[in-house]
Amino acid sequence: MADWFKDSFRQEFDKQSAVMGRFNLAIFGKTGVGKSTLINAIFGEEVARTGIGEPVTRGSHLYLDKVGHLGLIDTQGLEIGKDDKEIISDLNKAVSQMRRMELHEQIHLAWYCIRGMDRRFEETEAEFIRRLDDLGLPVVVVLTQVPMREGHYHPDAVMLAEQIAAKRLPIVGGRPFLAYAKYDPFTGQRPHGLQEVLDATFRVAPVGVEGALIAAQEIDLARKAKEAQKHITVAATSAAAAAASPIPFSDAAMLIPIQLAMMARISQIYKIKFDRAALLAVASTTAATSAGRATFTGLLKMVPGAGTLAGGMIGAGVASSFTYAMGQAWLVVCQRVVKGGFGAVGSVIDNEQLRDMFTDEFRKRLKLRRSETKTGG
Ligand SMILES: Nc1nc2c(ncn2[C@@H]2O[C@H](COP(=O)(O)OP(=O)(O)OP(=O)(O)O)[C@@H](O)[C@H]2O)c(=O)[nH]1
Ligand SMILES: [Mg+2]
Repeated sequence: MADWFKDSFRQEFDKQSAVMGRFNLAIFGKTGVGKSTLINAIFGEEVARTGIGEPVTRGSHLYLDKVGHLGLIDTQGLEIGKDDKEIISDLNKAVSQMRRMELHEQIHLAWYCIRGMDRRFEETEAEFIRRLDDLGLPVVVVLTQVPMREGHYHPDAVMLAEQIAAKRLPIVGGRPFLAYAKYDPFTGQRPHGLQEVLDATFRVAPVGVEGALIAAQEIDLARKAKEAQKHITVAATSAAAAAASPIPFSDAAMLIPIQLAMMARISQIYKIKFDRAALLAVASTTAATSAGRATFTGLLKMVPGAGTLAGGMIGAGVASSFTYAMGQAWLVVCQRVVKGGFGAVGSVIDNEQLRDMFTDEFRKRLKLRRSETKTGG
């Protein structure tokens, strides 16, 4: 891979990563209720604890695990229902220290988990939740491991939910969310309620960390696609601005940083790590192999109006269509990757298949875009 490509892509990748920041979620609940299972179901297997993270403040029993754009705050060595005072005191310290830091270093909200079939909710748990609210943390309460049959929740869990709702606690939506996080092959029970937990989380997450949350979660692909479209539009607009006064064809390389930033952002929305994203990008665009920048301009030549312009000028329309089509084609590649296309991480990518896919989509989108602009739609 040509160095210029890897270096420029790295630069844009890191920039995008910094802008996206981190969504920090604190998770509480008695041991064994299914906290880790719920986290894994929504944020992916990779989050399963490998190390023990780092204490959020010195001497704290709260540990922060950073996994990509997710920060997970968990108690260690302390137990809910037994050591609540210490946990709250640690949290208090952490939250007040973090207030002075930037948004991405703060704790943004808490999930409080209760096993749905436990049949009782203790006053100490209610008190714990009120303390979280006092600290300014929105609290999403989840009843975990709730069986469901023919569209109905287990009545015991429903009763528990009613009981909790009746306490009028300061919780998101005023009541718990009922969920089941992992398929059980013995009972045949399938997961449910995960999207609702996530939606509630999006409702109360600060606007500035929404991008990180979209990237971190793995169940809502529609949200990912929408976010990717947003960034394609942003890039297409920037490209148009860069060529507002037409640029010579030979200067088309000035559009590259805009496109690399877009591709880097989309990769991260789909949790594709740098090395893999770089390989895929090179294979898709054939950029950076030997001819270097020329391949980008090679793609550019496919843009109607630009091919005949070699030696001529590129205007806002061509620059924007080019970038738009590139974004759409890259999005399709990323979507295929998360669906497990192109084999497992680390496996050899079928370059030809990838390139065909990218190029097909690129051409298709160019055509669509052109007809859109023609009809003004
Ligand atoms: N089938 C199924 N099993 C679950 C579900 N939630 C939890 N479990 C099982 O219950 C056990 C405990 O779940 P964990 O997610 O480890 O619980 P935890 O709250 O993280 O426990 P600690 O880390 O010890 O506090 C595990 O064996 C899980 O596989 C679920 O929704 N479905
Ligand atoms: Mg756990």
